Formats: sequence, structure tokens, C-alpha cells
Amino acid sequence: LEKEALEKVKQVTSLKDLQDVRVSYLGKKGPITEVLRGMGKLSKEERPVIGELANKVRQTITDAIDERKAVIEEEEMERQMEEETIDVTLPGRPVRVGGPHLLTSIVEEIEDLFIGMGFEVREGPEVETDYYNFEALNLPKGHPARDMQDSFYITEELLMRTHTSPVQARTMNQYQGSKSVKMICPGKVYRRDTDDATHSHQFTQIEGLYVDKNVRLSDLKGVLNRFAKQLFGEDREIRLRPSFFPFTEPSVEMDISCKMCHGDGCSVCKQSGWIEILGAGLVHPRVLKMAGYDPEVYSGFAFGMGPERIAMLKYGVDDIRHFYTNDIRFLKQYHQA
Ligand code: FA5
Repeated sequence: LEKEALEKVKQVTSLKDLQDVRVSYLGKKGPITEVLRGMGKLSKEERPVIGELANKVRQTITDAIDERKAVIEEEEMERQMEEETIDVTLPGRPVRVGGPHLLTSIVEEIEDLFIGMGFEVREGPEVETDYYNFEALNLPKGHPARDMQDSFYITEELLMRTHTSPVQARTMNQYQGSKSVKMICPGKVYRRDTDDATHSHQFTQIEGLYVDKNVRLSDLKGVLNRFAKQLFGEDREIRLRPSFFPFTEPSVEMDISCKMCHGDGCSVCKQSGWIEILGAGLVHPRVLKMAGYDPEVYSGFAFGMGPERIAMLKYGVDDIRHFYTNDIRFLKQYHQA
């Protein structure tokens, strides 16, 4: 029995098979246990002899198994090390490096530009109250001009903001006429517009507001001019057209010439050769008053621009949807090394 067991132990090559051998010889149902169990039936003289022999055999087999186990484990470890060797001379796999989204870059560029002119950067909520989105901006309930911005309502009093202008009202409201304001506010806005090359149902705006004593339309023009020339270069043409917004009086819209469209125009500028990038004007006296500013003392200008359209113009992007479809081939063209 001992010989047979030792032979088996020698042949075994895996830890699992070794365990099987252990169970079959030394286990509860194995031959040695059986012998020891049958001791009671033996005579007094036989008992110690058989007992000693059985224990010896058990010990020998146990030792052989333990020894074999150590060898198998060692082999296993070596095999594993062999398999897992790293060839440090292999060339590395390239790691793709990301970069800021074109829209993020343009917003930051515009922020820097206005910070340079003394504006601070603020934020406001994307889920806005009807009051700040409309009423505080001289758009009472039922006002026909509310239709200019088709809205996503959440409840009767809450909606996804349709522009960043509510942040004007929030900022002035916070100060209640106690000091001048010079801020910009970038953020997402939402409208039930039909998506096309220049319209998206969710887009970005950057609001600007300057309220102080003696702020005039010429100040607005100066700031916008400086902004446009600095962003687009001296050769871009700018035009201000009279317009209407309920929260500014007078109101204007600013267009920029489409340098990239020669001849027949292109999808961004259509036939006209111009694209509208912002609305602006002098803050309506009623808006100042509602926020606690005395229109006899304070005046101000405000503007709201669309950075997508600005990026389209600056970088020759022909469709606003490129910003949102997340095609890496489009995005990585604008990653700086
Ligand atoms: C407004 O949203 C006004 N709040 C702007 C304003 C602020 C006027 C302060 C006066 C004083 P308007 O709806 O025109 O205005 O939008 C402003 C700019 O957002 C547009 O010039 C355009 O650049 C951009 N824009 C408007 N609709 C979309 C759209 N669906 N997709 C992409 N950009 C848009």
C-alpha cells in the first residue's frame, strides 16, 4: 500500500490531483483509517504492532505528499513568472491624449478677454423661475415677446432658462442698487428651436452686464468692437442693426462678416455674408427699477452672445451640430498639442 501510494504521489502533477491522492489514502474512507478503525477486533499482542505500522505508513505518505506539494508549487510559480515576463524593450502603446472641447476653449477665450476689460465671471441656475427668466426682464405673463424664445417648461413657474439674461436680474437684485455691476455669465440655455446648421435646442450663451452711472450706447459699442476685433482680427467687419428686446432700450444686434464664405455664401452665413452673433442694448429702465436700481441715477448696457456661432465663424465650422455629436475626428482637429 505504501509503495503504491508513493508511486501515485510521484506521478501527480497538479495540486488538485495531489489532494485527490491524499483523500483516497489518508481520508476518512481510506485504507489506513479503515485499519485503525478495525484495531478493536485485533488481539492485545497484534494491536501495538499493527498500530505502529499503520501510523508509520500514514506518516510516510503524508511526508511524501507534503514534499510533492512544495515541488508542484515551486513549478507553478516558475511557470507563472515565465508567462508574465514583461519585455521592456517592446514599444509602448500610444495613450490618446484628450483636450478641451472647442466650445470650452472659445468660452474661456471670451472670458479672458472680458476679464481683461474688468468684468467678473458669474454663474446662474439652468432651471430658472419664470420670474427671473421673463418677468424681471420686463416680460410679464402673456407678453407676446415671450414667443420669441419658445421654452421648455417644467412646472408653471419653473423652466429651463431660454437665455442667460436672468443672471443680469439676479445680480442686480442681489445688490439692490447699492453698487455698480460689471459681469459676464457663460452657461447653457434651452429653447424649443428646430435644429439646423445654425440653431440648436440647447446651446451656450455668454451674458454681459455693465451698470454704473452714465453708461451710454457708445460704451457698449466700444466694448463690442474691442471684443470682436480682438477675437476675430482687425480685418473682420462688424455691423450693429437696430433690433428689439423687451429688456433693453434701444436694442441692437451685432453681425460679423463671413470671411470664409466666398461668392455664393455658405450654410452658416447663407446668402447674406453676415451672421448674427449677439443681441444687446441699454438696460431698460423698468428692469433697473425692478432690481432696485434708480434709473435716474444708474444706466447700463447688456449683451447676450452665442459662442457656438462665434466658434463657427472663427474656425470655419459649417454646422452647429458638430459641437454636440462628439465625433472625435471633428473634435481633435482643435486640440492644441
Ligand atoms: C437673447 O437671448 C437675449 N437674451 C440677448 C440679449 C442679452 C439682448 C442682453 C439684449 C441684452 P437672442 O435670442 O437673439 O437674444 O439670442 C442671442 C444669441 O444667441 C444669438 O445672437 C445667437 O448667437 C445665439 N442663439 C440664439 N438662438 C440660438 C440657437 N437656437 N442655437 C444657437 N445659437 C443661438
